[in-house]
Amino acid sequence: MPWKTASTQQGQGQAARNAGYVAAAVAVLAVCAGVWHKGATPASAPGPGETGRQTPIPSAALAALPSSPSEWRVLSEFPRIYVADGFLSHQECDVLRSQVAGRLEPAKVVEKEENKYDQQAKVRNNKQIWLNRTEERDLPEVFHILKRMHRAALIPEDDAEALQIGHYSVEEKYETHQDSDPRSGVARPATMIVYLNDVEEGGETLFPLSHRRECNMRWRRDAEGNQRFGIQNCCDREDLLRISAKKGRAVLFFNHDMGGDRDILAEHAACPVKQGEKWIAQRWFRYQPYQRLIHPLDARFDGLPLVPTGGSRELRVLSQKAPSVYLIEDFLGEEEVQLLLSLLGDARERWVSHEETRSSVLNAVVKRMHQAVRLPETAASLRLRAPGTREIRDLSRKRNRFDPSDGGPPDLDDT
Ligand SMILES: O=C(O)CCC(=O)C(=O)O
Repeated sequence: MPWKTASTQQGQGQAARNAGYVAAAVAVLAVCAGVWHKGATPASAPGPGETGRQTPIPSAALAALPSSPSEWRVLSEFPRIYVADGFLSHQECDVLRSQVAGRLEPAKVVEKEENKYDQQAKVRNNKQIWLNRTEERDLPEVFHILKRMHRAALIPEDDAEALQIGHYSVEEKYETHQDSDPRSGVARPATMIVYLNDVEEGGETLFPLSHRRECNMRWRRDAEGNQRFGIQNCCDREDLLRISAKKGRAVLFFNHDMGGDRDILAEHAACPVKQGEKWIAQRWFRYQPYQRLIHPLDARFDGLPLVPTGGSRELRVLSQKAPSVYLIEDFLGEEEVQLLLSLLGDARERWVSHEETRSSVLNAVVKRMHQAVRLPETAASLRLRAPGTREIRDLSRKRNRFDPSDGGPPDLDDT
């Protein structure tokens, strides 16, 4: 088994037990990915001539990679919203922008209204372009950015629409909307937005959450008697969840809940740019292969061969689908392993109580597990078991972690 390689320098008995815990961490990832991809079809086989193909990586592209794996911060659990600074290096952001220079077109929305053009401009007036299949597959920088995006979202590489690059000038915006609309055949379980530049003022991504009605597309009079339309009523509100655009920062959010239903709380908007301009790269993930684009496995990025990762806890993809299996080496530190072993004692298995998980070490372990699989902390209990069994149980208790009265929104402005 691959994780045994990592244990060879430890004492035999201890190594076997530790390996069990590392395995347990792997099992968590596999189980959750299984839930997530309920109903997904197996990945199609690589096409002729594609097996084993590896896109060469020029040294410039390697130098452009962020120096350390990004830390994902949880902004909200219901809906699930995560942010990671430095997800793309500045050089990668510049590559994406220059790739579409001169090709941007007015962005479109799905509309039912009579006067499509006016309605369109009222909802969204920025520009965008989709990368084509050749660009996605053959440009090494793009290919590896996409790999990183899918790994972060725990979604197989073929299950997405083409990468979209968007641009907003001053006053351009996108009113509140949902990215997913399964009733129209557009089911997008998750979205990732990466900001490709720093915006001087405005241009935040806004999640009104329970304040959606106050931000919807209507004219309203503000305290000074000025008429304001839609998100203009919300974009300056400090009590709402707004993520400011910072070069390389990524926002990952899930448009469907864990049962697969569309999550209306994932409604969001792009606030008008007040000064400067705004560039984004956006990936709309799907439940199934979408673009007839087959992403070949690449040993340097797909988890094989296993090499020590120097404690970086990078996620490796062992199998993308049916089942999805991910591996993180050194998921637990030595102190954490010892603590879990001492809790297990001589028992074959036992549940860790809620009180016990309040201890700082266990709390950190549990938090890390949930962040690794992008699931709310309330969605599972921790079960310790002698090596080799899965340990996650869905309790489906709902709680929104983002509570502005609890100290206000997280500080996401540039530091
Ligand atoms: O630009 C943003 O911050 C959000 C973009 C967005 O929501 C979209 O294009 O669907």
